[in-house]
Amino acid sequence: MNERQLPQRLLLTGAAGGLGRVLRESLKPFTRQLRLSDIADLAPASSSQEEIQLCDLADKAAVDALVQGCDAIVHLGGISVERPFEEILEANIRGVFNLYEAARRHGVQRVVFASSNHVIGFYPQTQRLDTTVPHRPDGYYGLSKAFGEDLANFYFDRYGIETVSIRIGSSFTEPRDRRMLSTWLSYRDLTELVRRSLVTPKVGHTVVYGASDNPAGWWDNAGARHLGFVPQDSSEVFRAKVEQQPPVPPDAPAALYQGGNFCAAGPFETLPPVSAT
Ligand code: NAI
Ligand code: 15L
Repeated sequence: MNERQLPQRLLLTGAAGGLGRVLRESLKPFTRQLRLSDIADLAPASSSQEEIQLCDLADKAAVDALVQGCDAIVHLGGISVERPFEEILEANIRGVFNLYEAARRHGVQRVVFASSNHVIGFYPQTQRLDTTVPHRPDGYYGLSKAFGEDLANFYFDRYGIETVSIRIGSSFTEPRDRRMLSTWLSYRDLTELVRRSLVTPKVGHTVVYGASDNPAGWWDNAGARHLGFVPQDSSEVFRAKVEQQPPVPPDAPAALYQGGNFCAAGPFETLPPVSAT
């Protein structure tokens, strides 16, 4: 399969996070320089291949400086769980806008966006989804990822910046509960999906589900076949262990919806209580 040139300087945002720490190591063979960024402290550069640049994604000038000199971006940074809208607005919505504006200004041609299954979280677990179904976000977090996907689409149509939006399922060392038997993405498969997203010659704006080869999976990636991503791992090897957990009641969000418990988060009160009068 044809591959475009590897990035000369790859920016990894969210590098202090769970997946950031994984990709910090596993993406090293696929770039000359790796610029690592987060709002939180990062371990010092381990070699001259690494550059550390702390940055709040909500700070437009800082993000502009962060992106300068990079030719591709893997964007993991932001809030990764359901939180009050005001927090999501800054880190995820303003953050992804700042990132694409900086990409436009500095001529970055390729972005890999860590989207989430929570973009489609309110679909029932009984429905198989392809990559074209309308969004059905399950909270402010899912809405921010839907915004990120639409922003990626706009920056391709308007400015030709290509993005792969990976709707990551559940990427941990192993599935943590029954739902994750359907949504799990191994770190090895995550790395290969990110690599394919960087080197596939033409992606426009491609949406792909980030899941391993789970027989219990809900997602159809036929629309992203051009990425050539073939998952190697499967959640089935963990099934017996996961099924030792107490069963989930059939009417619980974790058993009904693809987004699981995220569908029951909130509301978040950020104003004083409404008075009784
Ligand atoms: P994480 O929460 O461990 O890492 C996110 C990182 O972003 C953190 O290190 C945090 O300090 C940083 N961050 C937060 N606000 C920031 C800001 N204003 N400026 C700069 N950095 C900021 O999350 P994880 O699990 O590593 O996920 C990485 C990405 O993948 C996230 O965007 C998440 O939404 C997405 N994702 C992850 C899934 C998973 O299963 N791990 C599933 C679906 C999506
Ligand atoms: C996500 O989007 C979260 O970032 C991650 O922490 C998991 O909760 C995952 O989805 C999931 O749905 O399991």
